[in-house]
Amino acid sequence: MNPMHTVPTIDDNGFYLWESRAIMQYLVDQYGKDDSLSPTVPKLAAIVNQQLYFDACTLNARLYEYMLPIMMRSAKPNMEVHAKVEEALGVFDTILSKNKWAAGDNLTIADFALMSTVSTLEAIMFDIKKYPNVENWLNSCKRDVTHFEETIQKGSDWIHDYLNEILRKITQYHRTKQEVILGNCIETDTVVPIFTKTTKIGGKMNPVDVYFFPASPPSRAVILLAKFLGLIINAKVTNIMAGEQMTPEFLKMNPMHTVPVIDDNGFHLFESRAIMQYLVDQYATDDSLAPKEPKLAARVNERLYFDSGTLSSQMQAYMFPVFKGGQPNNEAHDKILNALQVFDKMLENNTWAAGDKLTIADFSLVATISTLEAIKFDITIYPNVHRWYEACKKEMTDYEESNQKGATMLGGFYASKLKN
Ligand SMILES: N[C@@H](CCC(=O)N[C@@H](CS)C(=O)NCC(=O)O)C(=O)O
Repeated sequence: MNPMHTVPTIDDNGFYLWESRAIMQYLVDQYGKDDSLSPTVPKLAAIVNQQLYFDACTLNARLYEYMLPIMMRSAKPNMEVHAKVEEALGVFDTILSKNKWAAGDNLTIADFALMSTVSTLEAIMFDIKKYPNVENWLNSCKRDVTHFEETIQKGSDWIHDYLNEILRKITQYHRTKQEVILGNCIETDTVVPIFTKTTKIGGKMNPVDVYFFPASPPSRAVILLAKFLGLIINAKVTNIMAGEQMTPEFLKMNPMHTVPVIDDNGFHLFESRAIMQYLVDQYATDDSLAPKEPKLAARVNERLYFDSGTLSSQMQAYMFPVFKGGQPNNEAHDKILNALQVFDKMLENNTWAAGDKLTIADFSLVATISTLEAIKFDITIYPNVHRWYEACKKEMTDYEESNQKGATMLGGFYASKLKN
């Protein structure tokens, strides 16, 4: 049913699906009485997706990074990761300063994903009171969401007790200096932009501003897709190595200070996969790259979350220590090999990542796979991944310029930082 062997997984009369956020989307699409929990209007859907990916890639990812080593290995709490969780809670507080719910005026599936994360953070003693908008929002969830107590709260309480028990057993628990980790990708100021500051790219739609950095995998996914769609975009290089993502103007568009970000005539959106879905919903001539039919959409989402939550997040965990002057993370190395095997299995009976058609999941995954190759993972030993990768290179418009150059740049930077 699920080669990633994770819960939750659903079996809807033989239709198997994993990845919690893809499952929620599917349940609403297939069984919801209307689309209010997962809107179909492109801009509303985009914000819901942005918040879902903010949870998957940042808030929940950091919660796991903090909590799992304690739970699995009785490790001491890592205060560096603790500070990263607090930074993400601060970003969520900013997001909620404009909205009652995570994605606007209405409760959506983004709230369900985030309430599970935040109530767990509360249960493991993060001080939610420091984030007044988050606190108000969590109280609304507790008050207004049916069965909150017996579903979300009970699970969080269980984690609270389990973790407390372990913490009691850890005798030497030192609080190290708290350090906010900024700048996820690279941290020097050598940069060789591939695009000029503003590049017009083919097509005849209204220009969308795309803030991106050529070496950044999620940026490359968005640029590749924009070219494939033939959109006119203003491609604006944002040099994250020189801190250009930390200016007040940029932070107004994206409090998470990451690239890519788009500005579509005042509509700001971050999270590459939410951006790709939006570009297709808003500007593509048909929905083949991001299908609307519930089961097809669910499979695309499952693959997107597999990339964001597993493959690319393990890749980050593997590379970032090197960017910060350390050694590659061995545990992440093994997890990447495992994820590559899972991806190979997924492609066994499929031409493309989510079936027999090219979709946004392929754009997301190819940015990751090409980066893995650039940092010397041997892709050729996974026959289905290898075949798929070659097909992506052929099928995707301007592949070399939009993706390969940036991947090679990142690979070169990584090699220069590796200690012999
Ligand atoms: N999940 C996000 C990840 C974005 C991300 O981490 N971008 C990195 C570059 S690869 C970045 O902008 N880092 C700069 C920073 O964190 O300040 C997405 O898919 O858009």
